[in-house]
Amino acid sequence: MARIAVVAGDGIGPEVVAQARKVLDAVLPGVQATEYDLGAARWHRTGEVLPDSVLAELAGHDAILLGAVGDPTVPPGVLERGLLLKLRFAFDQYVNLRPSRLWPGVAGPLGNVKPGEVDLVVVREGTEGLYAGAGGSLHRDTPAEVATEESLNTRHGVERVIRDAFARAGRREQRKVTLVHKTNVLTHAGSLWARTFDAVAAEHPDVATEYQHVDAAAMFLVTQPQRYDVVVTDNLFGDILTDIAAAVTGGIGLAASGCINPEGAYPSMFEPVHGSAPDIAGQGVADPVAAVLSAALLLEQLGHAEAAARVNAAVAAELAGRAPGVALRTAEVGDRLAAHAVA
Ligand code: GGG
Repeated sequence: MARIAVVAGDGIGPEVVAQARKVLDAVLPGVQATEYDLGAARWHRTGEVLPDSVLAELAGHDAILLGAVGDPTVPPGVLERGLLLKLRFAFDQYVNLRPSRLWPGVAGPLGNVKPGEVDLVVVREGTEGLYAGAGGSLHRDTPAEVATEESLNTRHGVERVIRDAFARAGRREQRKVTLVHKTNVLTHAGSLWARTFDAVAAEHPDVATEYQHVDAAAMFLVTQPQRYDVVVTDNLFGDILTDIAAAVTGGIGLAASGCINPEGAYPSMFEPVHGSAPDIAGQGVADPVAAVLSAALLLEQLGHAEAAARVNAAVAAELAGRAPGVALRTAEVGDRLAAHAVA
């Protein structure tokens, strides 16, 4: 039976993860879930973020379900780098998979796309780029202060994520991969990404390809989101573009993700794209759909395709039945999704 580590985290994380667990328990009875107390509360209590002993325990699970990380009472970066990115890096989760689709009953903000027309997946590189932590500062808090953040791009890291994107495209109907970068300005990393992309593309003559600069992709994701199938891009561009993709497909409350180690050497981690939303935490009004869809990605990754399909069908029914303007209650949505998934 699947062994899942649950890191609910901060803000709305515990509220939405509780609903994802309801749905997981409903479709996969007997799933073993172990909760880990990580996040702002632990840091305040103990000064610890992610001790090595806990990291070693997490490594023994089949997957991790994560809620949200970040709290205004903790200095920026302590939790984001020390917990979220540490997990992604320690478990070599180099594929940050972020699907976006326009579900039936959900309106795009511009009225320019219909349900069914948008079904894209961003394959965001998850362990390198500007998130690698290379950089530093000098003369802090003086007029001469200097700060650098360097983008780390290795041939190994770039090639493996591009290969994953082509493999995913080969299993999809449209079979198209768009590389997004900024090769005309970021010429060092851009050249590595473009040459690697072309080399991998040559091995996949059945997959159509295109290249876009990130600024153009940001615009077209809003105006013509239906033109995308699989998008492969670096860590920072992927983080930003997937918030745009979420906005045009019903909002960040519906956006799921998987931080995947495709080889299975380490557990993959599944988390809603949204953060901890401290402004609404504890009110029971957060939309749990992103967390529930992340649980569906977890089920798929662990080979429970039928259970994942039931969760996706429950979400489709929930979203199709949502009346505009009616305030949702987090736990009620979770109850409905769990009931529908086993009906
Ligand atoms: N649900 C995950 C979460 O809390 N994300 C907040 C965050 O800082 N995300 C940055 C990233 O995904 O790279």
